[in-house]
Amino acid sequence: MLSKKNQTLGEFIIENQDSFQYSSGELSKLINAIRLAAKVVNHEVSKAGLIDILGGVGETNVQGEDQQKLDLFANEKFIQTLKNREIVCGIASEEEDSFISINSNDDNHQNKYVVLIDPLDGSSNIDVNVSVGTIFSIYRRVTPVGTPVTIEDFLQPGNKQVAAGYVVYGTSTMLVYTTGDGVNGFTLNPALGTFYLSHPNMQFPVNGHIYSVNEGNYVHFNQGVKDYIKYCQMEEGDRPYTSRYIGSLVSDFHRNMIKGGIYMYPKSSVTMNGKLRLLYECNPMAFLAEQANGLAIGGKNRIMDIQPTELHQRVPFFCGSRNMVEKLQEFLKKYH
Ligand code: P6P
Repeated sequence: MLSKKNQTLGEFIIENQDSFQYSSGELSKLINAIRLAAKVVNHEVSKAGLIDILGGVGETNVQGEDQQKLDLFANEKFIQTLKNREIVCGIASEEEDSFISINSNDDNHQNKYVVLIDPLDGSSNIDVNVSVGTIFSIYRRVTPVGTPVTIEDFLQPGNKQVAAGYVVYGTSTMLVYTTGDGVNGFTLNPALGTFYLSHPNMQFPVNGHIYSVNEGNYVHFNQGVKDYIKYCQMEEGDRPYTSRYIGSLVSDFHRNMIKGGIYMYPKSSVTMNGKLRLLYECNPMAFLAEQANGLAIGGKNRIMDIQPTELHQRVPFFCGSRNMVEKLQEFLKKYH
């Protein structure tokens, strides 16, 4: 990837469009559509604390607009933006029971991409002013162009993704994405409404020292995960590691990618398949992780090799710096 300091996202997309093996300009338009929706959602999320003043959910706000839950608002904005640009032929979202086939006219059937999104991950954190995020995953359709999309277009393994990324609405708003040639981070200048390349070629530090897991579930984890957590806490060599858990996947992942670390959402006796969704949370984050010299596993297997069976299926998820994920695998293998 070509990158220059202070390049805008738009300039970056144009400069690197030819390096994308599927480039026909549609993917660039798709990333641009996500950029636009991210700015609209960011504006609304930044006002979240004012909801009571502006009007609570289900009421009308001072502008007389119906106040929506922010995750439904984000869902609507991303779907609307993608539909309007007539770039994709199908969308799946955490907020939608089934996938949406975009076939308002025959032209749309010519579009060859499907997008899967978690429009506002961690939205329960909004009430406590903790950062949240949007996660997206992009595939080429597998059914013939010109026909309506089917579930087969969405149930593809993560290793078929052509692009993936997230928006983190934090102390600053960032768009971080990959098209299979490294990971680049762009920070929004809210005064100008422009994303600037602030984190070129993002890479997980190989040796991480931060572990992120909800230790409140410790008693429900399997023995391999328990042993790994105790390993992180032991006073030996470069340990004990630091424990950091924001409760927002995008934020924990982003911090670990910059500082080094591992994020874990294991299965447990309470959540038999874990909590995170394979298609629009784990696969896109796994694509980013591997492109940033990290690893992402569901246990013994690579996340991106899992063949999906359901749109909203959950999987155990372990992702981050290579040394930490490989050490975890040693503990998991002891018990399998
Ligand atoms: P818990 C948010 O709901 C989310 O999907 C992720 O963003 C986050 O990492 C995880 O769930 C938090 O779950 O059970 O620890 O509160």
